[in-house]
Amino acid sequence: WGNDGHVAVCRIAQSRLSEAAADAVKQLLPESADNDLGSVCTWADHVKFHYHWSSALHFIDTPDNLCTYQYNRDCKDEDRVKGRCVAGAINNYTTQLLSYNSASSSHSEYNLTEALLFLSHFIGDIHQPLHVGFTSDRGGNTIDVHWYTRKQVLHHVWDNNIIETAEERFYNSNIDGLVDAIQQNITTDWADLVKKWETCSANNTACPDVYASEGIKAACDWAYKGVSEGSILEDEYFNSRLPIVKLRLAQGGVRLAATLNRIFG
Ligand code: DCM
Ligand code: DCM
Ligand code: DCM
Ligand code: ZN
Ligand code: ZN
Repeated sequence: WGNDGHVAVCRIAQSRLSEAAADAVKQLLPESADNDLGSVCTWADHVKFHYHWSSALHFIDTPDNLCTYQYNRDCKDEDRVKGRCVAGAINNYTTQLLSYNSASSSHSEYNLTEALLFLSHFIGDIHQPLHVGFTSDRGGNTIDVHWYTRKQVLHHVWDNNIIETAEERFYNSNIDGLVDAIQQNITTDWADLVKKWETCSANNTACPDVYASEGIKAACDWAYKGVSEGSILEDEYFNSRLPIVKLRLAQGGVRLAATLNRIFG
């Protein structure tokens, strides 16, 4: 996601934290964040160049046209190093944050502030359908389209344009209204689904493989569907895909909160 997608996920998540998790997050956030998780949710994008190793941790490449995901097959880098994808990163930073409970945070061998900022960002990214996309088009980065009259790549349409167009048309060009609308859906239409989103298999603190499998399916069913090189994407695409974007942002926020609640429970 771009800035607003990440801010939405993190604001939804922070509003759903247990007391213990809210306290831990408050302790771990940098002073300058002023206890606002949303203000640091794009930090991981700003350090991609500085922490070069981290740039491969934002996505998963899956086999072209298969529309399935398998951790052992897909979660590795070009040198076939295992775990080097967004699902592996979520597991890794979840494990690091679990040490908050045993060691006092200042004595952990890890930088738990960075672990929290990475985990909050990556649980957002794994819910962007094209962050679990096909290998040869790099998750839609090599597919040129038009977003209305503007030249764009398909990946960027899903990171930014659908969200920005929704904000302009429906929410006074503002992220607050979009977040409020998603929060409304969470407490009404999606209330029964939310309990399922929050659950993770027994003994697991994080469940990234579930989210990644949903992601590639959504990529095939909604992001790639009907799109080819040079396609013009306008109202029909926008109106049918916006509900999917809202759903994935909601799931990302609910699951980030549920994961932090399990970690710091
Ligand atoms: N920030 C950012 N990009 C940067 C630097 C800062 O988005 N390159 C945002 C996120 C940071 C916040 O401003 O957490 C304040 O930064 P700091 O806490 O380092 O003062
Ligand atoms: N941060 C950190 N360790 C670093 C870099 C950043 O704990 N090596 C935390 C504190 C920063 C926040 O992330 O205020 C945002 O960083 P930045 O200003 O680089 O975006
Ligand atoms: N990306 C992706 N899959 C890839 C490569 C990149 O999902 N195989 C994402 C990461 C960024 C965006 O696409 O969000 C742009 O990547 P880059 O800056 O590497 O072009
Ligand atoms: Zn992206
Ligand atoms: Zn990212």
